[in-house]
Amino acid sequence: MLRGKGLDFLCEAHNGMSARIVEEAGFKGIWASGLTLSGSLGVRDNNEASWTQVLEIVEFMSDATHVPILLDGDTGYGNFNNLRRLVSKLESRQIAGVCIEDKLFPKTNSFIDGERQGLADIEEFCGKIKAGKDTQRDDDFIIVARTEALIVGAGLKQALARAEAYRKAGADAILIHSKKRSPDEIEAFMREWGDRHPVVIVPTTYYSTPTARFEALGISLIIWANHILRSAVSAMRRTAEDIRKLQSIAAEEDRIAPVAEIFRLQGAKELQQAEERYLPRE
Ligand code: SPV
Ligand code: MG
Repeated sequence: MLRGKGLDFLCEAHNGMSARIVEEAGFKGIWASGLTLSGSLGVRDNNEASWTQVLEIVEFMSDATHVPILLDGDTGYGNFNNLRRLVSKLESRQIAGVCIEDKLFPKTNSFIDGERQGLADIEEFCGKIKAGKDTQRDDDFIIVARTEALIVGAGLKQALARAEAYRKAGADAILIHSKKRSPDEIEAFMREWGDRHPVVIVPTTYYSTPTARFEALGISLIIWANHILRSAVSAMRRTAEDIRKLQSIAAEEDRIAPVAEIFRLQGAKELQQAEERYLPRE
C-alpha cells in the first residue's frame, strides 16, 4: 500500500468488533488510532493507557481481521529501547507496522494546544527509528515516522529537514501532519518533497479537499483517523437518551443492529460448528 502506485486508505478502528466492521467495509488496512483506542477506554490521549494495555487491544483487533493494522504508537512509549520491545511484541501479534511521532512522552493529541508541545531531538528520534528497524524480524514490518513540526508551528523548513533525516534513518514512510482547515501546508510540503519517499497524511481538519487532489500531489496513504469512534459516539448517545426518555426501546429497535448481527460479527456460527465436531454427542 505504501510503495504501490496510486493512493490507498486506512480507516480507524479501536477494538476487535470495529476492526472487523472496517475490514468488511472493504478497507485494505486499519489504523489503530491512539485517540480512539484511548477514547474508547474513556481515558485521555496522553499515554494514560499503558503500552501493554494498547498491545492487548491491538491483539484482539489482529485476531478479528486479516488486513494489515498500523498501530499509532505515539512516541514509542519511551526511548529507543522501549520501541525495540514494542516492535517485537507487535510482530508477535501480526501487527503490520507502527507509526511513531517526534514529540515527547507523555504526548498530547495534535489538536490540543499544538503550539505548546515540544518536539523530540532529531538525533534521538533517528536513533529510535534505527533501533526499531534493526529489531524487526519480518521484512514487511513498517515504521512510519511522523513529524509534528507543522503542528507545533516550527515551519515547513523544519518539517522537511526532519522528514529527510527520518527517511535517511530508515523509516519506511513519512507522515506529515497538519491541523489547518485547508491542505495548503501539505501541498507546500509535497512540492518540496516530490517523490523522495512514501508520504502518509491524516486529513481530519482538511477533510473537504477531494482525495483526487492528494493523489495528484503524490500522497501514498490517507488515514481516516477517528471516524468510526465518532460515529459510534453519536449513535450510542442518541440510543441511550431515547431509551431513557421514552422508557421504551420500540423507537430504536429498527434503527440499531439486531442481536443476530452481533453474533455474526463475533463468529458465533463457527463455534456452533466446532461444538458439533468436538463435543461428545448425547
Ligand atoms: C490518532 O488517530 O490518534 C492520531 C491522529 O494520532 S490525530 O488525532 O490527528 O493526531
Ligand atoms: Mg494519535
